[in-house]
Amino acid sequence: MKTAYHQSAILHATGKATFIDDIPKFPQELHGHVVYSPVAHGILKSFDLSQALKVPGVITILSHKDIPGSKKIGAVTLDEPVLVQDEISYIGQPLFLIAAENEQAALQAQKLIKYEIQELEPIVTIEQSMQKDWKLEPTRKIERGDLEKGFKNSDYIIEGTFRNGAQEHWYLETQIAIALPGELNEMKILSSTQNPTEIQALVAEVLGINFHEVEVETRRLGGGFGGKETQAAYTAVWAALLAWHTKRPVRMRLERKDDQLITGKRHPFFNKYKVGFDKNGKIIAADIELNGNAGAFADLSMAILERAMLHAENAYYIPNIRIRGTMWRTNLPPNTAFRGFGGPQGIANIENIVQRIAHFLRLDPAMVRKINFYDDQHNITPYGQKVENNRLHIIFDKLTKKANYFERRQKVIEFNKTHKYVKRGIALVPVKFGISFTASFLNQAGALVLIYTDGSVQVNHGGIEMGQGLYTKIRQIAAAELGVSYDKIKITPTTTGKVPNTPPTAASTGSDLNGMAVKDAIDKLKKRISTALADYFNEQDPKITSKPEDFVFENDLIYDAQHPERKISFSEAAKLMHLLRVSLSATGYYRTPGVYFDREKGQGHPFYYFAFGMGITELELDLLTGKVKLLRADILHDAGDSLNPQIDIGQIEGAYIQSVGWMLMEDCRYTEKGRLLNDSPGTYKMPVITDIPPVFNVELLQGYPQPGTIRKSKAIGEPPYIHGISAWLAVKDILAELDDFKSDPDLDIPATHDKIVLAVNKKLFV
Ligand code: MTE
Ligand code: QUE
Ligand code: MOS
Repeated sequence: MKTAYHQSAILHATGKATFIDDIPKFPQELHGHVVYSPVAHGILKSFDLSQALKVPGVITILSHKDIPGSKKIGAVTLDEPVLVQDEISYIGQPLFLIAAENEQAALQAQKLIKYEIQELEPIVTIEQSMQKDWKLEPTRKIERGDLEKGFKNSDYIIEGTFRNGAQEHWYLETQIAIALPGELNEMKILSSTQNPTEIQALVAEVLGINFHEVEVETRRLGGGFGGKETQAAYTAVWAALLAWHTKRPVRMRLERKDDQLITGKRHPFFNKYKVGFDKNGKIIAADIELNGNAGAFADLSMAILERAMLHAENAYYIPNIRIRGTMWRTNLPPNTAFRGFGGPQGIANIENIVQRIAHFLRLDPAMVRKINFYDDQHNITPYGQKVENNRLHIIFDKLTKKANYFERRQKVIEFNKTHKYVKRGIALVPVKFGISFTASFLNQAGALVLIYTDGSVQVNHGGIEMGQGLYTKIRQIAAAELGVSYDKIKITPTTTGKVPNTPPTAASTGSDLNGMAVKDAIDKLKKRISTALADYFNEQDPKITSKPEDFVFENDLIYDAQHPERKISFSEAAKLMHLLRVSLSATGYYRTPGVYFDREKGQGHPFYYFAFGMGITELELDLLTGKVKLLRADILHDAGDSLNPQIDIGQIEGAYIQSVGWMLMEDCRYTEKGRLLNDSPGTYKMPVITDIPPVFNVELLQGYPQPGTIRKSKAIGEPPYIHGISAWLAVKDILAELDDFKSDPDLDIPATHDKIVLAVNKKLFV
């Protein structure tokens, strides 16, 4: 298949790509504004909007009393009040909505809204929630083998706890929606969402109208990363409510500070573990307890916990294992999907454990990893799915050789012997990431393909372009399947009006699902066209018989492979089909075969396949300041037969550095009162261009097509996020070495400069 530049690359670079806020003001358009709670826990006792409503330019102010339909929204269960009625559950929870002619009027009105809140003690941390036994849902479990026997048969046992922090999505485009009221009940929403179907449903439910009266359209997102999977619904539902009451278009955009404060983040986890292993570092038993901070409402927390549990063993075969997982409620904004969807949390935990085992035994951590990898004999996961097409060993061999890992590790050891204050570390991390939504019903997709009589083609599918290159890949797929040039294909903005009942673009399944659905539609069209063409040619010259199945679509031509003189250009064929009255539009549909998961039993086949990869990071650490400098990263990643190698390498690079941010820099700090302290880029430290390692070798594994997927490709969006864990592991390596591996360094995620300095201090002076 021909590859292509990201179709919006030039538009992005020149600022010409249209994001929602680039759409010029609609006639009569109003400015939407949310007034949110300044306290994390309390009761809204009373409020008075009368003074605020008098501000010139203010058209309406809405409270919970003004919701015509459902007063609650939510992704899985409707548990979140659209606007606070009595109990307040987090800072940022919406209280009132203002529609005004302009922003100044809205801000002035906000100041004049009078309300009384009775403050209550908030629960902020997982530990506080545990003390109150404030579980979101009962603890879940996945287990296999016999733990007790496993520990008895182990040479050594170690125990510990491990934490990771939150992560802010920091998509460049903040949450935004425009609501456009139409005739009667019609409501059109332009939304920066990963899930237009969910927005459609929630808007309809909140307004008390039918789904068919709501259309949601999304051309592109200025980044989503999971943060617009469920939480794009807020601005959309608010804009819709204001538009409903004013009968005017309403634009609702969050300011950066509000976006950072109001919206949920990657879930912090607090994990406990006990692991038994033999003298070679082979793991015999592991008892793992994962605890996530869900925030105030369910959002996708249970699905995220499930994915964390299904990745709690990462690439390692552990014969006796118990994984228990609980999501704990707190008075923080509901935490939500973020690239990896719990997978990174589960994997970071086991990678910390394996690193500890290696340090304890004074072995090369990469080798301890290797001997625990799934292999041909040991290939069943704790949840009963067989690991097929395992690429771990081949990737390990290729990458360690290419990156010269073993020699460089020796050099690092030598370097550290001769340097007192500046140390180096190198670490490797494997990736085994399950592809499919673990909620099996979500693994389906639709498409609509229209051929016009000039031979140009419109393709609509349910997937969302958020920068990851989905539209480009779908366009390539459509061009290849129809055998026409790339320029003939136009991907139209995604809308619920063309493809209904779509899943979110998430779980890295965008191209797998929508690519297959588009192919299905194209297969139908090709069959129709071939049949009509065979009849047409056979009628013209009955001496030769063309069979529909012999027609080939390639190079903008359609021809009979048995009688190549019977050929017609694609555009002529389109015209001919119209004259012959053959329908030139078709819907397509796909559902992933064979996926299921029994939550009660903790067993099943939740993933269609696994994506594999391995990453190595070498870095330098200044012990006196805690400053980390990445020196080199080497990544070998399995994308099957890549649909677009440039885009896939870009995805790997981006995921790696985004993950390094979570590992080493990004630190969401909350007060005891549940307020996020660092709600701006000035106080929330993220990776920037100078943090990219100067030597950054990213390669795709060549020659391993994936059976049963669209053009033998593999999903790429989330799996490479795992590579960044190698940076954290390299820091941990350095710290462990400081006292010759006598104690486990006190290091959690994120390993920010301050935490590193404290850990160094503990190692050297306590
Ligand atoms: N890449 C860019 N540039 N922007 C994004 O928002 N989101 C990531 C990943 N890569 C994201 C991205 C996440 S969280 C997912 S699930 C996938 O893209 C979704 O797209 P896909 O299924 O088409 O890979
Ligand atoms: C990965 C994901 C998602 C997931 C499971 C994964 C995801 C998502 C859901 C989900 C689960 C239950 C629901 C629902 C959504 O599950 O993004 O509406 O009822 O939304 O393994 O990325
Ligand atoms: Mo991605 S976290 O599944 O949107």
